[in-house]
This record gives sequence, C-alpha cells and structure tokens, in this order.
Amino acid sequence: MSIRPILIHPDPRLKKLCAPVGTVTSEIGKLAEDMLETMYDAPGVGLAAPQVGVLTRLFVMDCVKEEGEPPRPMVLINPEIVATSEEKNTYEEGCLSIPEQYAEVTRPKRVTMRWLGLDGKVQEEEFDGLWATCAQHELDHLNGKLFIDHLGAIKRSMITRKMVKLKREKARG
Ligand code: K2U
Ligand code: ZN
Repeated sequence: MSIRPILIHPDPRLKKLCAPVGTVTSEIGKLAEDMLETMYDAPGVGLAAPQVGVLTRLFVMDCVKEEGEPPRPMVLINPEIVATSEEKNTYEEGCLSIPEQYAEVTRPKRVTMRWLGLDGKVQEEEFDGLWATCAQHELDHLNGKLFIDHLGAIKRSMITRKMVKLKREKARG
C-alpha cells in the first residue's frame, strides 16, 4: 500500500479520455488499493485513476459519513451510467486536484451505475445523495472533465488562475 501524489489542475493528464481496463490484473488491484489509501489520507470521499496519473477507467469511493458507520470502500472498473433521475440535486463540490476551491454543481439526484468489480463480476447499483454526486464527479474525471467545466467561463478561469499561481509558488518551494 502506498500513498500516491495527486495531480493538480491544470495538468493535461486530467483532461484526457481514459482507456478502458482490459483484464483485471494484480497491478489493477494494487492501483485500487493505493488509490483507496490515498483517498482516505487526503481525506476525500472519491478518487479517480487519472488524478494519480494513471489514464485508465477506474475510480474508488467511500461516501459513508455517519460516525460509527463501517466504511464502504468501493472500486468501480469501467463504470457506466445506465439510468439517471429527472430530479436534480445541487451540491457544493470540491476536488482533490483543485484544492480549496468549491462551487455549486447541479447533477441528477439519483444515478444507476454498472461496473466491473475487482472480482471480475459485473455489478449494478442505484446511488443517491452524496454517493450519486461523487460517482458522477469521478466518472467525469475518466472523461477528462473537472467540476469547474460545469461552471461559467469567468468562474472557471478565476479558479484556474489561482491553481496556476499555487503551482508556481509550490515549484519555488
Ligand atoms: O474526485 C475528487 O477530487 C474527490 C472528491 C470527490 C467529490 C467531490 C465533490 C462532491 C463529492 C465528492 C473529494 O472527495 S473532495 C472532498 C470532499 C469531501 C466530502 C464531501 C465533498 C468533497
Ligand atoms: Zn475531483
């Protein structure tokens, strides 16, 4: 298990369309394990493979927020949305690749997703609430889309300029 560095926007790798996972190898299993450790360490409730520089269609999430509730780490390989609700939900989103920046994003309130588990079995589940928001946010990452791409051009460029400044200051050390 190791914590992997998280790419910070702007980074061309965060804008790429990720490739489907071919076979679920032990390397994919190691990646998923490292991504869960990296996510819990951040802390976050989701993390997509391109955020740790691996342009493959895999994300992890655990949106259990209730104290005392057991965690529910999930690994979704080649995830697809198979149904969405008409009803929408607006959530103030953040992103581990765009630190300290938050903005409201409106998405379908419920989504049904289908994916391949680490055991190679196809799974399907309807998500609601934070799970639905997170799953859609992570799937966007696999398509090279960030939550700021759902905002207006002015707000998006403001956030991008802040990240460019942050990266320049980090590079100076
Ligand atoms: O993909 C990521 O950057 C991980 C996000 C996922 C996420 C963003 C917005 C809404 C739900 C999930 C991180 O978990 S950001 C940290 C966070 C933590 C709790 C609630 C919302 C965001
Ligand atoms: Zn994100």
